[in-house]
Amino acid sequence: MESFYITTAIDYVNGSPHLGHAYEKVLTDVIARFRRQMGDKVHFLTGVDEHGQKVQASARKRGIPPQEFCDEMSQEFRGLLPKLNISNDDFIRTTEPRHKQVVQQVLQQLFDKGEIYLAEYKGFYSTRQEQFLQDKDRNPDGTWPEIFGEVTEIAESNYFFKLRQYQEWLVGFLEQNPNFIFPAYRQKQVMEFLKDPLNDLSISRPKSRLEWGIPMPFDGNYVTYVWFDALLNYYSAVADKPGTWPATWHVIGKDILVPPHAVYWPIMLHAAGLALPKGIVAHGWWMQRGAKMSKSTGNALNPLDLVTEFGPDAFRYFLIREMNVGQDSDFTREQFLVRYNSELANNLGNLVNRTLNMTTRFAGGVIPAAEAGDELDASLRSLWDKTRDEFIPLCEGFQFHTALERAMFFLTETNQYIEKRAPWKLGKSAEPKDQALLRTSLATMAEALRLAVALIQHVTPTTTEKINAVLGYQPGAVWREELNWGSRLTGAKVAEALVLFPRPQPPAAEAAPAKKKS
Ligand code: ME8
Repeated sequence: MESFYITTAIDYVNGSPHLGHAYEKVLTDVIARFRRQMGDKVHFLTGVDEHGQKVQASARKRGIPPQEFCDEMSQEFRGLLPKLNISNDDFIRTTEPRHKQVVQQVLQQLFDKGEIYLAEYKGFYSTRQEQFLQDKDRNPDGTWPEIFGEVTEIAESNYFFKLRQYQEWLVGFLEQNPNFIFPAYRQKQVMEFLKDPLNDLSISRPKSRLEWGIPMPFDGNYVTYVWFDALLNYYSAVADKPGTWPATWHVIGKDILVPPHAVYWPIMLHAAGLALPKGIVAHGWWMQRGAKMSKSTGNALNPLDLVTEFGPDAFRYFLIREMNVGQDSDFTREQFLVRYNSELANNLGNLVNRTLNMTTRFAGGVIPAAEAGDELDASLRSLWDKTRDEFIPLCEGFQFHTALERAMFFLTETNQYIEKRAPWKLGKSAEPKDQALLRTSLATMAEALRLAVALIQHVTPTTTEKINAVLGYQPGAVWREELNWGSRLTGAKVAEALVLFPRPQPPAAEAAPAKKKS
């Protein structure tokens, strides 16, 4: 069994979770579930990033100690996971002893090897990004870009990690591993970044300025820089689980690829003598009205309300169907409703209703065996084989949006098959030929439905389960075998009805129109 270890970024707990956080969990979950179905031994980690200036500042604002603040906020992030049906195996908090211990061990080891040194630094510092800046970070007019927030000039002694000496090694590594970063064009951006010389990385913050961090093991006057601390979560969470490290994929957003994940992290691992992950998946941003959605975009619309309103599967389906992994997508309720109505309610929901209704009406609720069909049946079956054979490699290559499009096409064609076959007409005929065709069409629509929902079960696990239940079907253990067209449903007793994707309630304004002035 192949070991497959996948992680999400760990979220800052200085604000409530938003759509960007939810998407990353869902995308990673879809990959994790897919790999489990493919037979891998999956370990799926997610968690929260609790140290640093931002969290300390948010706790101060609330007037409570940072640990208390983190305990509360972490609950909110953890609570999101079951709501989204996330199948993580572990949840890490960077304030946990198991993490702190590993961070201190790695720091001590690097210090003993001479990879870390103390030096005076004078320069500009961005509190918002918690990083020292260089002249090349300035705007052409000399000002600092908005993303850095307030920039102050400081002079202080700090511990530095010898990043620069590994620059050549990293370039060579990326050249030898051209698929280290997905999508591939992002790897080119990293190579561009590495054309300029790297500076050594300041990995400490004096306690006088920042208390909320992991103490440096060799100097109690300093705490660890939050990125050095946070990146190590991927390793610390499995340090006591032999055979799990290295990670297969780190799933992150494009904003934290360069430099933290694509430069600091590989160099940290290499310097510490640890194996490198297979790669990094960098997804794009959810945008709203042209701006990146974040904690500060306000509460004009909280996309997580959609989970409450439409259930986790519709939400997961939308995120995965809508976004091409790596690119940005605009979030609107209108677009959500378009996909919900046309793809889930009218396409999938319709097939479920038709299958249950017609099996009940024409076959006493028991799925008949298929008999000899004609070219209509043959062409649906061959479309199925094609759909499945394309779907799996698409998922392996993170092209989930296209994979779902293919699955939807198969459902559309199945509904078309029903239109053309018109079982309601066959049901009126007493001809044995028509009766045989009727039985075949009932078996065919049920089997097509079973196959389609087996195919997309990593995206819509609850829906698949519900549909299997109303089809009176218990799937076998080997997913790949479940995808072969056959007669598994013959003789199954179906339920009479299942409401899966109810019509959305109209917005309050429409439901209760204002009275006209007389
Ligand atoms: O960066 N669309 O935490 P974070 C899509 N603690 N993804 C988004 C997004 C959006 N609008 N906004 C944020 C941190 N994300 C660090 C990570 S990992 C060792 C430390 C993604 O809470 C973002 O790209 O700011 C990142 O991958 C994740 O949410 C957490 O962001």
